[in-house]
Amino acid sequence: VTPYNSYLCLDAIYGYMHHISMRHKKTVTMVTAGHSFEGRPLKYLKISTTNFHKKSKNIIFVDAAIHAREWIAPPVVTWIIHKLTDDVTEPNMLNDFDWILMPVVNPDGYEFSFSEKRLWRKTRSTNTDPQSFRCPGVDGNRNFDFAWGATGSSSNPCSDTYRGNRAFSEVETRTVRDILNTYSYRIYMYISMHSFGSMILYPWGHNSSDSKYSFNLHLASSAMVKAIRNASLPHFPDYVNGNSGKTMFYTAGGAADDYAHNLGIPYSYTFELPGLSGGMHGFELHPMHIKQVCKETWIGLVAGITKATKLT
Ligand code: 0X9
Ligand code: ZN
Repeated sequence: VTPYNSYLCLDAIYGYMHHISMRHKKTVTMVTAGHSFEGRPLKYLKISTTNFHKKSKNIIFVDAAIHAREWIAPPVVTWIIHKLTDDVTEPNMLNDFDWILMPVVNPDGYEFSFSEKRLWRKTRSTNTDPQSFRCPGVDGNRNFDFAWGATGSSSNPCSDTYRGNRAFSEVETRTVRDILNTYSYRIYMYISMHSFGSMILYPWGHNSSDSKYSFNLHLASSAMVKAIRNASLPHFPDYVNGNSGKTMFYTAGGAADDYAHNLGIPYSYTFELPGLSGGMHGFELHPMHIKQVCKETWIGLVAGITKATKLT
């Protein structure tokens, strides 16, 4: 069991994943999909009560921390792991789906946000652009090959929304791409965990147009919002759900959610988890709230999946 009263460094998160995969050998497999720019392993868990490769079940894929500073996101994913292994209170979530859970997409940035700059967002790569040596890092959520280079991203390596010198320049985004591409035909829902703002966003986000799945995307996310509201603390902000271009004050090309949706994954969401104090401090959600956010997000996820399965 990992503690939920403090934010954990990468080693502690990977240690927990290893521990779970050892204790639940029949259902849990740890995968090292590659290595980050700085050489850290890129790890995720596959959870399946049957054989994952039997290909019989739909997959729920949840990732987090493509943005380094959004520290509330990894514990939400380890909590999902907990709810599918050590504390199964919703057995149909475990039995009806296969799961792919990747708590830290961007380990270099994540570690850098612990050791050097708390508000670091990007990866830590350098490229052939000489500027990138002065200003390393690419915004992973602008680096996917869908509407890459469109609005909301920058060509300047020193920008926090630098899109990279080409789509999928980053090994970290290629790793997520490969999971999405490999399993797209049976990924039922993809959720990218971010913070902050208490929003559940769905495509399209590169512009504000509606996806042909908008109706279902909206209904399932409304079920999430409602369930989270019922489980939330009084002083926590209410979630809002909607098209990401319309719900936020900007559109952005090259993001993971749009890429996944364009592959045909019907339920693709970006969660902006809560941040309480606003401004830049929103990323620094007090550790005393970690457990609450984990619990309510799981409840929302269960409600959303349940609703989605009734729609299709
Ligand atoms: O801008 C982002 O990448 C996400 N917000 S954050 O504050 N965590 O950086 C929102 C992404 C929403 N999806 C698309 N625009 N496609
Ligand atoms: Zn983010």
